[in-house]
Amino acid sequence: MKREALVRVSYGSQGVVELQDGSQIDCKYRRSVGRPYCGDHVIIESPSDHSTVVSRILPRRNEFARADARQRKQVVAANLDQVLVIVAPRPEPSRDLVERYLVAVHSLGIQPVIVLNKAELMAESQIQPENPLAHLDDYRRLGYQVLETSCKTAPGIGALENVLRDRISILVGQSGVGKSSLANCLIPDLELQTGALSRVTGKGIHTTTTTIMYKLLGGGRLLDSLGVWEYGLWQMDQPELARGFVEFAPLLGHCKFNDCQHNSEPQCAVRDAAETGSVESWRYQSYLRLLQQSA
Ligand SMILES: Nc1nc2c(ncn2[C@@H]2O[C@H](COP(=O)(O)OP(=O)(O)O)[C@@H](O)[C@H]2O)c(=O)[nH]1
Ligand SMILES: [Mg+2]
Ligand SMILES: [Zn+2]
Repeated sequence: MKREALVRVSYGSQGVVELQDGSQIDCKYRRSVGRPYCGDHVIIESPSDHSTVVSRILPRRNEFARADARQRKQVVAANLDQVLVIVAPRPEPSRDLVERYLVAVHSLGIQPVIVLNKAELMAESQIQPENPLAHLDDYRRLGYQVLETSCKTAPGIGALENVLRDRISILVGQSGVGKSSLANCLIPDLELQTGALSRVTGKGIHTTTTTIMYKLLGGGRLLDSLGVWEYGLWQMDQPELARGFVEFAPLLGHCKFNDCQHNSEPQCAVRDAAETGSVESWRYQSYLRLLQQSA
């Protein structure tokens, strides 16, 4: 019998899948079929009473990757609806951190949401103009949803729960911004869910190295993948960079040169827009810095 299932954990040559009725089964992979990722929709078959195998991986909407030690893409999950970029007053984000994350999320064809965690610390924080937190209103004007959360006090996580409802999401951000704390607030039964998944496999799941899909109380799913993007992103090329700056979109194709890098070329529509102010100068400067680092 063939059944469709959702992959909640995947490692090596096996994983745990969830059936439509919510039950969970341990599944083996076959080399000919390939290795599913967390978030994959698959077809499973049970050739015997004791074993279930993945016989097909259904087409993916997207593949979410992190950089390996050599800055190459390494896929950790599939079929995400959104990526939440977590920032906080402490640790202070570096100047181009948010732009880097936004470009990477856009390159996956996924919508980024910006989350300012530890929001209660904003009042006592000195935000310098170079700090991305000085630009939260600019991000809102660019069309990004910007939420403020706190795991400690008001405003809490209510707004975040609404954004996560009925969608498959992942939290990214540098170490210390509160990703684990948020996950623990959002998933009160996190330990129970991890335990249940471990029991299905018959061995423990290494929560430190494996991507796990958790169920949210209010509906929706949250992927926990330790350290995703904490250690940097893969190398991005120039077209990928330019596409990640959403306000450049109407300008692309209007430069003198088709392969314009929007740097020092003559008659560049993007640079002109930055000079007249229709593109924020700080965003254009950020683009130029990322461009330099991508070379
Ligand atoms: N003041 C404050 N501290 C927080 C908040 N959220 C997390 N923290 C603290 O920030 C530190 C890092 O949190 P953690 O969840 O481990 O961050 P992660 O590295 O992104 O997973 C911990 O000491 C948390 O208690 C918050 O909303 N406000
Ligand atoms: Mg953590
Ligand atoms: Zn240009």
